[in-house]
Amino acid sequence: MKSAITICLVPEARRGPFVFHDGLEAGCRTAAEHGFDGIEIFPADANEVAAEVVRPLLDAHGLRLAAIGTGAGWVRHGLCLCHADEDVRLRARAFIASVVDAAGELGAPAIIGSMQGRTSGDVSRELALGMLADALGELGARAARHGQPILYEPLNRYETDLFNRQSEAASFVAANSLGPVKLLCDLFHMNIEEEDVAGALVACGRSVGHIHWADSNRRAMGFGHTDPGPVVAALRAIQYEGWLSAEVFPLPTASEAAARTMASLRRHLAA
Ligand code: LER
Ligand code: MN
Repeated sequence: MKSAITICLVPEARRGPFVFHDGLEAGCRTAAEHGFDGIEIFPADANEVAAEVVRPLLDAHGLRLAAIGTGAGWVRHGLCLCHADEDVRLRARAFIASVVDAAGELGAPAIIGSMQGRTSGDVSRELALGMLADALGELGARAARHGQPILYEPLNRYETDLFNRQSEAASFVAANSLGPVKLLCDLFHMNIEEEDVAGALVACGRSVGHIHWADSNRRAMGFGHTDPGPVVAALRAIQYEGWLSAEVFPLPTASEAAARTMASLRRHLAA
């Protein structure tokens, strides 16, 4: 398994669960200093993560790209995949598609988290899930052309009412034959929603495509009450070899969050 840490480039998400907020160059430098294998970027749009911008920084600091988030489409533009307005839905898909292409060029997948949206007065659950399946099918096929999966992230109940639990999302993906879609399992959301975090990971098996390595309170692992031992044992049991990426608040400071994350990974991956 490989270690990654988040870099947010969106000023509106300054208070969000991302460790570094001082630009790509500074984020890469600090990530490398702390010993991370890679970075995960939350950009304002695909232009910010063009290969000619990101590749030289990765190479200079000996890092790899773990994934790129698409949430700025929601945070900045109010776009989501099951919005009642078709024009908004199409713009949401176009936004994500551009990130899929930028990430794909860099050998990484894109993440669909808050861009999934939620049901509303005009959009029933049935309708919303149809829109989600259709979008994941199209965007997954696009990701597959780059040899990448697309990462679908179930969120906790305060952020979406589409899928809050991993196994329900895995069943939806299988029922709709969404082959290129893998699950992003965020341990913070799972701590809220799952009966048994490790058991849920085992149940999802090969569907697990990415991990957000966060403690129960969304601080760096070690600052809350999650026991990472059973989580790592579950990931080993399903032969997960992907990223453990710190999507956490920069508390008490970004540097301490990075150091605590790395300490937790070294301790539990070596065990
Ligand atoms: C995104 O990865 C996530 O976890 C959501 O809670 C959006 O912030
Ligand atoms: Mn997450």
